[in-house]
Amino acid sequence: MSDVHRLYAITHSLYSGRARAYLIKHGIAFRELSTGHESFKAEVLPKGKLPTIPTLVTPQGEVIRDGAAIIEHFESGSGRPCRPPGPAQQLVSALFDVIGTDGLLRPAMHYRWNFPQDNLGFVRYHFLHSQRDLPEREAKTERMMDRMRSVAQLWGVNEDTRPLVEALYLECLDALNNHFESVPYLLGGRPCIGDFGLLAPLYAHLGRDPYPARLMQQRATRVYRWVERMNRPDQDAPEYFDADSEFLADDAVPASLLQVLAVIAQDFVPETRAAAQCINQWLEENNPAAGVAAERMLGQASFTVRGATLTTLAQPYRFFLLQRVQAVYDELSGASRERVDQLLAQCNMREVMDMRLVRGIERADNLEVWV
Ligand SMILES: N[C@@H](CCC(=O)N[C@@H](CS)C(=O)NCC(=O)O)C(=O)O
Repeated sequence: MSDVHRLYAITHSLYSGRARAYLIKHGIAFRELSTGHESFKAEVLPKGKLPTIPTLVTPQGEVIRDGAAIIEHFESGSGRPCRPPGPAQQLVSALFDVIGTDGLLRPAMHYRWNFPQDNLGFVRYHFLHSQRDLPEREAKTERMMDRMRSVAQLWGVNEDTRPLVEALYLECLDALNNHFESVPYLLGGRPCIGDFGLLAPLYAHLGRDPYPARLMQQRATRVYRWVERMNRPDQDAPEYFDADSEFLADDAVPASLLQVLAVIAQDFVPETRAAAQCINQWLEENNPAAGVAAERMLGQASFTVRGATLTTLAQPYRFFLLQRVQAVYDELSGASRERVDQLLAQCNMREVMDMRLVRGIERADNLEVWV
C-alpha cells in the first residue's frame, strides 16, 4: 500500500499526457513510474492485462489501465467536474476526446518521426531512459525506435500525402489559436473531458518534440500556452484578465470552436466512415463472441481528402469512445436535438453521429471487449 497513486507512464508518451494532466488539474497526488520499473511486469501487468501506458495503481491497489478509464474513475467519484452541464457542450467535449486520442494521431506521428534532424536525439533520450541501465538497453532502444519510425506511414503519411497532412495540421493549429483568443480552455474557464483528450497529441508529440514544439510556439502561441496551462494545477489564465472558472453559460459552443471542428472534419469524417466500413465488414465475417477482447487494429481503411488518398489503420477503439458521443446525441429530442443537429451541420460533423459499429464495445476487467 502506498499513500499516493502510482501512474505508470512516460514523459514522451501520447496517452500518458492526457491522464497526467487530469491528475495535476485535480490535485490528485501521484508518483510517476516508467514501465521499465520492476513493479510493472511483476505486479501491475497481470491486472492491467496489456502493457500500455498510462496505467494507474490506486493507494488501495486497484489497477486501472487506459487513460479514458483512469479519468472516468475520478470523474464518477467526484461529481463529474469535467462534464459540462448542457448537452451541446457535453457532446462537443466527448467529440474532442475522440479527436485527440484517435483523430490527430497522423500529424502527431508525422511531426515526431519525419523530422529526425531536429527530433532524433531528444526522442532517443526518452526511449533510452524509459528502461533501466542494463547492457541490452541501447540495442533495445534502437529496435523500439526502428519499429516506431514507420508508424507515421501506418497512419497514411507518405511522400504523396505529406503536404496534405501538414496543411491540415497547420489549419487546425490556426483555428485553435484563434479559438483561444477568447477563452483559456475549449469550453470556457475550466477544462472539459475534451481538453484532456486533445492534449494527448498536442503535448508529448506536437507540443514537446523539438520541431513541432517550435512550430507551435512560433505559429500558435495561444495553443502552446494552453498546453502549458493543461499541465498546471491552477487555472493559469492571467492573460485573459477577466476569465471566470466555469464552462461558458447557456450551453454555448462558440463559432471559433465550430471552426476548429470544421477543419478537423475534413479528414476525421471520411476516416471514421472508412474505418467503420472496414471494421463492420470484419465483424460480419468473423462474428467474435461477446466478451472477447476487441482487436486494437482491424485492417486498413482508405479515404480521399482534397484528391489525395490516405490509407490508415482501422481501430475499434475510436468507436469505443465515439459511443459516448453518440450516447449523448441519442438522449436528445425536440429543440435540443434540433440545436445540436444545426451545430453539427455547421462543422460538417453531423454524419459522425450515424457512424456506428454493428457491435458495441464495453470495458471488462481492464480490456475493451465486444458486446
Ligand atoms: N487506449 C489506451 C492506449 C494506450 C497506448 O496505446 N499507449 C501507448 C503509449 S502512448 C503504449 O503503451 N504502447 C505500447 C503498446 O501498445 O504495447 C489509452 O488511451 O490509454
